Amino acid sequence: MNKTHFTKHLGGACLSLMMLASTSCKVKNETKKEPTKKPNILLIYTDDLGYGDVSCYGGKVLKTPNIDNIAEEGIRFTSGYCASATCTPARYSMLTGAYPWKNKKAEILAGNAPLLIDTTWTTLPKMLQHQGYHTGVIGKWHLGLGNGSVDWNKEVEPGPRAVGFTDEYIMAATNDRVPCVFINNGHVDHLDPNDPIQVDYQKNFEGQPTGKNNPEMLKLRTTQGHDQSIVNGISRIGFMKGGKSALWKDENMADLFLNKAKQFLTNHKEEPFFLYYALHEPHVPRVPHPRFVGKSGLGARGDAILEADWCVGEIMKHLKSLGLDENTIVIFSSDNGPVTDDGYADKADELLGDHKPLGPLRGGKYSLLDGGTRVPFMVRWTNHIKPGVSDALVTQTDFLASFAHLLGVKDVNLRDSKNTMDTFLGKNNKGRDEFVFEALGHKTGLRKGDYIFIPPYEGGHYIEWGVMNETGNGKVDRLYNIKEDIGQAKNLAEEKPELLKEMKARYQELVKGYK
Ligand code: NG6
Ligand code: CA
Repeated sequence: MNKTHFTKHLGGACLSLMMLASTSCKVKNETKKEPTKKPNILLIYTDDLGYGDVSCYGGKVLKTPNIDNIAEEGIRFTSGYCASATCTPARYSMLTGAYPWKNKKAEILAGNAPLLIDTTWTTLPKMLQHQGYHTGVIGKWHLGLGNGSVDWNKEVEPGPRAVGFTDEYIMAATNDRVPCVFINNGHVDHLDPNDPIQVDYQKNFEGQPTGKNNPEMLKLRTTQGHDQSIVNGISRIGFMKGGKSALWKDENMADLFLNKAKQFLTNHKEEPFFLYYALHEPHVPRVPHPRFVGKSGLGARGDAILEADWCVGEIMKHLKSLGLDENTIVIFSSDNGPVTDDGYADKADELLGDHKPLGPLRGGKYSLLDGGTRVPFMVRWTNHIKPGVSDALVTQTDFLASFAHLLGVKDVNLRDSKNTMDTFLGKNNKGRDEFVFEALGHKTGLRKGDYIFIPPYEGGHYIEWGVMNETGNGKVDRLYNIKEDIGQAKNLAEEKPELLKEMKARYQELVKGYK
């Protein structure tokens, strides 16, 4: 980027976004000032994408040029965190600003679980909506829908629209959970009223095949669980019946979400918008479109990542074609760390070769170790952010406070969210001081400065359903210097008793009443 151009844009007032007169900042001598414009926000969020899955984080085998581009044109954070090592709590925290371990219900939800977010709370989308933003969620939701007994044949609510989204086009939970349909502003898309949908997580519907009883019907075998209702030749978690015309085809899901996301940008190009584009890749079942099959050489997991990378490129192209590039903040991240075998026999481990989904980190999805919650994390804002790399501690929990600050919103309950907007915009390298991260089962640990403290936890060393991710459980206190020892190889607890005491005391203070 042209340096003078950049400096001009960084000039104090231009970034004090109370006065977002982007046009008048651009041409200093211009007399006619355009009305102030709030920046659009495009949040691109992947599912189970690891720190090492993105080539700009050092991966050499799998190339993700489009995701890398966002980093090249923005700031790549090397210590960016989601709040939890699983999806629901991480997304809950990102949208509410609350620590997920403060809410016992914030855990991997079934597809028929009730809405998790309190509808009286000011969430990130609700705060933005109050600021005149058109807010949309497209893709994976997994934060519950309804009040506990959803009738999928009627309006499905409360859901995203009750917590601040103006528009929704979502899958209820995950691509491995029923119901395998999309919900378009409260209504199952393409549902034939003569073929109603029924969903149950306890018992099957009479006469319906399952992965367990009818493995001959499967195009993808399972390794753990996922042996209930069969949709598109793949058995899922949970039972469903009916809704044939509404059932998804996994192969087309990426194109569908992408087209919906592009349409959203086109429709709302004149207003400030917030689009939460929640891709389903590379979560299981990994069934990319045939044009990506075999392209990575790493099997379905790698192919699914290439598909996601392509989608990122397409949405960015579209953003630019609409002339929205300069006034849109683009964020890219993931909801938790990576996993290879997560329940389907897609050879994710066998075909990994030299690719390292975790990069240099230890742990992975579900884990208390850093690879559970330290994820790809980048922020791009053309002509406002000086491209670079930052090792500041930043988290998705802080989007609420940071965007509230950017827009000058004061009267919001920020919960655990901290304003780190200046770090997101590259104006400083401070980030936040400390963060209590979470792993499966509401287990927690503390990152503070360059150190990580993990208390003892009972339970196995590896995730119980057989995948090779380390849980991070252990019998003793753990203390790591994450800057010098990114792979958490050396427990410094005995070597640094004073620091251990300090970290432990601070951790206990922060989680008091919740443990
Ligand atoms: C686990 C599933 C896993 C995945 C995960 C949720 C089994 C054996 N494993 O229970 O496949 O669906 O839940 O993933 O059923 S997440 O990214 O949405 O948190
Ligand atoms: Ca996930």
